[in-house]
Amino acid sequence: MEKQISKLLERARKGIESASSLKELDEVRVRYLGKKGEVTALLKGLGALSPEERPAAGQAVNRGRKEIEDLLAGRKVVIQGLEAEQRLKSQVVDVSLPGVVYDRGSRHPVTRVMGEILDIFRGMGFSVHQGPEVEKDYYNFEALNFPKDHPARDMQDTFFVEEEVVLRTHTSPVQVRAMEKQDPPLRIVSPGRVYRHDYDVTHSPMFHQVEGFMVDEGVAFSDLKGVLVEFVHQFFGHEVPVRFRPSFFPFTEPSAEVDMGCVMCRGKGCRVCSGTGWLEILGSGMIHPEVFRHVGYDSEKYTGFAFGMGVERIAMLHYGIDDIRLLFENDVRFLKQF
Ligand code: 2NM
Repeated sequence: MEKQISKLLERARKGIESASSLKELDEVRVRYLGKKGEVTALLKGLGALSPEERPAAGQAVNRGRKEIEDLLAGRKVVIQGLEAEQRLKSQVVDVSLPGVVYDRGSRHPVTRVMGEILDIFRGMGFSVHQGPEVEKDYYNFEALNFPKDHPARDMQDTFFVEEEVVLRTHTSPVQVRAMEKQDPPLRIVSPGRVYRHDYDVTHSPMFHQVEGFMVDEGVAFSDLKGVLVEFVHQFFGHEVPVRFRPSFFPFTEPSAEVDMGCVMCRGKGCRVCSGTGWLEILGSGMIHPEVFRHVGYDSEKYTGFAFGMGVERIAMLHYGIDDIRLLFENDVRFLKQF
């Protein structure tokens, strides 16, 4: 029995010493101390011995078991140390490496300019309304006093979805819908995408507009002038000259184009302003009584002014961009500059 135990201990010592991972070490533990392990088998075998032999043999097996347990615990600490060292070696942090530079996104120039325009009108008491981009002919043209044979209704200029449904060519239909729902007084700006069959250096088939209007008793052309001059001054600077020039729109009478002194040459005359010293930036006018009739307003009681502008055009003038297509190519090297 003694001999058997010392041979077993010899093998166990070697097994424990050569185990190089916790997993291997546990396999050794199971082989000797597990339920079906060799030490366990020896303990079970004690019953076959005579009562005289049994105490000494039992003590010898238990000493053996104790020694294996101690060896296992000692080896476990060593292996854990080795494994921790391995882990640290594989996770070295090189503090001399350059940091990760995150590429920050930025707002699109059109979005930025749109936000600034809306902020200025919010500051003058206007609220922001939006509406559908696919619009009925009635809201896009009919209610805005476009005659049936008006050139803007032509397939050449308007994208048709169905016979009586178009991609809106301006955001005025949003304002018609607002007037249908609410009675005066009203002060609303409507930003959004609009669509026209047009494509060159200054025209894109999709572009953005901000239109606005104000309706109440006693609203006069002087209110239109005051609000729009204030807008141009807040956006482009208080020193910029502004002028109003007679124009025509089906939905306003009288109508006026708003010009500002050329931002490039400061009025001297250049390529951007075609030598005139002035840049056209807004359309405007007093809302036509026909528009009020369509929305059920009494044009004897109420008057109003309205205006509209192209956001891309304002952005191009503001940032000095000379080709509208640059705004839609989504070249990050271009967009990063704003
Ligand atoms: C413009 C120019 C002049 C305009 C008119 C209306 C409405 F719905 F009130 F009649 N909204 N926007 C208007 C007037 C738009 O854009 C160049």
